[in-house]
Amino acid sequence: MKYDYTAIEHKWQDKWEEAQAFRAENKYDKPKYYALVEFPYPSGQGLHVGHPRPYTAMDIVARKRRMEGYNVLFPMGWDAFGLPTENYAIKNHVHPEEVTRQNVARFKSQLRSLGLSFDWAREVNTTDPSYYKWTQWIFLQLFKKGLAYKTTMPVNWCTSCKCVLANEEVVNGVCERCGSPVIRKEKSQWMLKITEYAQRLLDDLDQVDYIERVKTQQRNWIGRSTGAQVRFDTTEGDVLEIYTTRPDTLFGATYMVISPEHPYIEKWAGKIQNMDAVREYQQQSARKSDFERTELVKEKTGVCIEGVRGINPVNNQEIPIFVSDYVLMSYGTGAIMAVPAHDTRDWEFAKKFELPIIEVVKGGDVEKEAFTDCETGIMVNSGFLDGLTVEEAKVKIVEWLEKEKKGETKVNYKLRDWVFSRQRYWGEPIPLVYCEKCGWVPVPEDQLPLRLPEVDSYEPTDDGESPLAKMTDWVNTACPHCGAPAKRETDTMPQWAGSSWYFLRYCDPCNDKELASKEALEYWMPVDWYNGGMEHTTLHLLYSRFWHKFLYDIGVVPQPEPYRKRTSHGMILGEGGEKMSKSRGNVINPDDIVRDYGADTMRLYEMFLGDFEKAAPWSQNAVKGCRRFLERVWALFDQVQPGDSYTQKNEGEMHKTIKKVTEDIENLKFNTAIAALMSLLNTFGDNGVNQAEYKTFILLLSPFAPHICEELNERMGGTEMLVYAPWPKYDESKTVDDTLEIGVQINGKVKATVWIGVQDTKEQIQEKAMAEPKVAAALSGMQVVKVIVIPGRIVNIVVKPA
Ligand code: ANZ
Ligand code: ZN
Repeated sequence: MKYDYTAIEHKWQDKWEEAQAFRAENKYDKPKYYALVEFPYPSGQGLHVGHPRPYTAMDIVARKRRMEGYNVLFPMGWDAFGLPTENYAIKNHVHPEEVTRQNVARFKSQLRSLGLSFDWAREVNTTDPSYYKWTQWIFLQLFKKGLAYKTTMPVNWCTSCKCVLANEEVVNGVCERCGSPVIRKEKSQWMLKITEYAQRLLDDLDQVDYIERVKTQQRNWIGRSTGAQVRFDTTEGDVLEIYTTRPDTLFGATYMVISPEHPYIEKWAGKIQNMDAVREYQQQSARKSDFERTELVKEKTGVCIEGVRGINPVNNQEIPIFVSDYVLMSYGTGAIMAVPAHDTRDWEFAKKFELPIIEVVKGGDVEKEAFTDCETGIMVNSGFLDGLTVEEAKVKIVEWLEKEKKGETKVNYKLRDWVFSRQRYWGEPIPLVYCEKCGWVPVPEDQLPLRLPEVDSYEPTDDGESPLAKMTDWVNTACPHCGAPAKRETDTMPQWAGSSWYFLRYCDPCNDKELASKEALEYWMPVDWYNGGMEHTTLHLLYSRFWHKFLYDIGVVPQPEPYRKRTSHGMILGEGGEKMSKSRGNVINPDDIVRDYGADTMRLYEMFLGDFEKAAPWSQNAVKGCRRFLERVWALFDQVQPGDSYTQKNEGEMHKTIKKVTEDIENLKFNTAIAALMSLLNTFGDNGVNQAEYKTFILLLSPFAPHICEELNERMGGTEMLVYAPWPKYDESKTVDDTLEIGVQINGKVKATVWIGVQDTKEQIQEKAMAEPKVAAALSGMQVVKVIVIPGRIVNIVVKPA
């Protein structure tokens, strides 16, 4: 019979759906398993071949868990707010809701065609008012606890999207989405205080099972450092506070630098003699991104402030103050003491502006171009610190600063608060009202969701306000507190909002009283295994941990961490190893592969194409190879012999393969699991195969290629679906070979190999080695001096002429 993959795949997709085979049960006494993949943004392009890689991997895990007897939650949904949809809506004059509906329908049918075992009864959509009601509710709880605040700050402004971007959305100085230049602009923004959770987000990484590179990236992003805050007097009387990780180098501070956004510039405006030059410089740096400003290779720029000088607290020396954009307002205090002898950027700056360089740690080679910061060494030119090690000096100087009330120890984090507003339409409305008398007042919770109003145009205004600002009917409202006329907030939430808690909603997706019931959360949470892209490590993954910790603090969720385990997949590249992109013309459409080769081949191939954790290029030839494998599996059906236990010939390899596939799936080694199945198939070709063996083979293959396996099982007379068939077991003792082949050397040269039993004694091994015909021939006429037997490895026979 022909392998009619299209008919087989449609048949089983329908059967699974009919039987609701993948429904997670609300049976809270069964052991549970929550497997999660990142829900996609339903873009207009449809599914990319990159999407099915993590989906199939976790589908394999989910299917295996069902076979192991777990109540499995493997859900899917849509992260559907966002700019591309909105931009498409603007261009084509359709409502973004309609665009979203179409895109979701397409994605869903594509996912269905791949035989992914999602529980569609729990589908969520972040743009659904019954969903964003709870996103808004969480925001209000953050607001009530003082973790949401509004502030004017320099923000990244995309000149083309006319929209504020988070730092993470600015890549190499341009907008991540549209590639246009990004400038800095002062704007009033809603912010979330993720920094308040910095230490806990760092500490609790020790409690979770994340792959190491994810933990490292989060640690670096949080960027904890310990140093000192030091107060420098100035000739103006104002105290200028700086942050340093090297207070030990204070005697080497020969000048100071403040950021172009530092408020003291305005404060001192009347005293600064070259204010025009300073203003000009401020404007120049406003046009640069943080990345451009701090890039090491860029030549340093700056302006010396004329009229105000700083005073080094350790020696009361007056030193110049510069404005330079290599100092960022958003880190520490926005001001530094510069120690050119021991800091690369300060050194480059001092060289350019011909400023004094004083070495204060011996070991730091000042004149060398290839300069390295020197963390070890002995203090010199440093008064009361002379002769101490760097570590000792750090302690002593901080004691001194504290005694003199000039400074104290300080822990700093690179992590910034989260810019939480966008001036766009297609996002969750921020449920706050501004009243002249009462200030910002929350929309009462019983009035949530606060729905997006119908508008005619989704274009942001030219001054960068949201299109909602033009909807005066919607904007003008009454203060929920005092009833006076008041205005709604017109900013909407960023795309990261809805994805910060969606995994909670899957636990209880239809609840309209709470975001999910206590019972459901107690049972399903935490997520047991979450796989997603490395690119989400510092944004989504950190944001959602933050929200989850907050919800834990206010008693909404029962555990402090949302994800027990986190893994990450590599990207799929084009045939040549380059990134797949429309412009390169190397994009593979998953629909074509499913049509021409079948979903099972597609799944198998995506799991076979290389180490799951690494990037791998697409290969159409290898797709064909996977297809041939499935055809051979199909054809072998006709050769299956009767038999309800493994034959002696195949038994060892059966147990070994079960063990290998079982373990490889847990370790993300899908490719080697498939290789083991391929080699078992070859063994069947050589040794023959009986029903028991073929059945086990199909069970092992079923998470990878579920449709063909269901069909073969049915043809074998199986009446139950494989979905809940028990996962094959192996006998550890039968996975070890009882014989093995070792080399036999004569005077160190390999002459032959012999088969020995693993239990053989040294004497038995020696006997077998000497009896081997080639060895025996070589030994004739020789006198054996010594025989060295290394069990399991080698036999060496030392001889001399008799
Ligand atoms: C003096 C010094 C001497 C420094 C030395 C370093 C080495 P990390 O470790 O990344 O936290 N710094 C402080 N605030 C800054 C800002 N807003 N923009 C740019 N640079 C800033 O970096 C802390 C160090 O970066 C601080 O310690 C300060 O330079 C600089 F041998 O102070 B240091
Ligand atoms: Zn009011």
